[in-house]
Amino acid sequence: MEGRVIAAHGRQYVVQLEDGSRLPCFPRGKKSEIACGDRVILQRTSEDQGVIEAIAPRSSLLYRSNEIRQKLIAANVDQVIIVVATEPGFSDELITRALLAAESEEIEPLIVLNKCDLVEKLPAAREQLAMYAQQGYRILELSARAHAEDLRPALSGHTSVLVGQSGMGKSTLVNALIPEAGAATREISTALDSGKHTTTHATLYTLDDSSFLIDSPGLQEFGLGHLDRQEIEHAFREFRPFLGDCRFRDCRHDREPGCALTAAVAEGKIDARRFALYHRIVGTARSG
Ligand SMILES: Nc1nc2c(ncn2[C@@H]2O[C@H](COP(=O)(O)OP(=O)(O)O)[C@@H](O)[C@H]2O)c(=O)[nH]1
Ligand SMILES: [Mg+2]
Ligand SMILES: [Zn+2]
Repeated sequence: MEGRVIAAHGRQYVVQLEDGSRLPCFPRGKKSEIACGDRVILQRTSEDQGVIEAIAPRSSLLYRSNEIRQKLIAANVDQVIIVVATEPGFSDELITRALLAAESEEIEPLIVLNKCDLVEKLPAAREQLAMYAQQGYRILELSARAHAEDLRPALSGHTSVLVGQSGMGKSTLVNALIPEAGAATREISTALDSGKHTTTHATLYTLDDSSFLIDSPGLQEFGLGHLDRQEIEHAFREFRPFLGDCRFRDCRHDREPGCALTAAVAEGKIDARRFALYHRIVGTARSG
């Protein structure tokens, strides 16, 4: 049998079968590297349980990682929607890391600024996001509470995953766009026995035949241990014209003479805040 993983929680998964029914499944073997959105081959082992035998080749895999392990976020997505809000405050480093993860998998990013109904907080949030707009990243302003529909056109024809810190309004968006989401979440939580009806696991929802949306648990950090320095450099879009122009081929763009990136920052061609984030992310931030 074939199916699609619509929820992932630890080593437990819910797979949607071709007839639309859902089956809780475990992976075959100890290691489970299956993500929400994966297309899988499975076998029914009982009326209400299956085992996942194999994963079909993926078009993309969004994940984060620390030194020890990978944390899969979603498979086969072609759009990452980074949700931030006018309040609570959001982290530039987290946005940047999510953008880098998307760039490295060639997944199109979209930044959503939610809670725009909180108008007194709007100017500061816009100012914080200006840096990303300047790099050409798409930014969509909306209010999940009042006008969640504003997001729908951007979802059409895509498999998208919502990522972001908790409290930004991801679940509010999902519940407004997908009326049956609440019931589905309860059903899946019961199947996964996660005990909570909040988003403790990633969940895939079907919008129409060609549009899917994955809600993911809130992120506190977004480790990029799987990317090396060159990959990170390259994922900062605006660095690309200058890469390879430093005097030293192994330039760390720190204090080396003849550094093309440092020169570009001095000339205002690269935003100093983006450059500082780069150093933070590659772990070469100056301490003083
Ligand atoms: N004012 C306002 N509050 C919102 C909006 N969207 C979500 N919230 C509130 O923000 C809080 C966190 O929302 P939630 O969807 O749980 O965030 P998540 O952790 O990203 O899934 C909840 O109290 C929501 O009611 C919005 O557009 N405007
Ligand atoms: Mg949530
Ligand atoms: Zn350099």
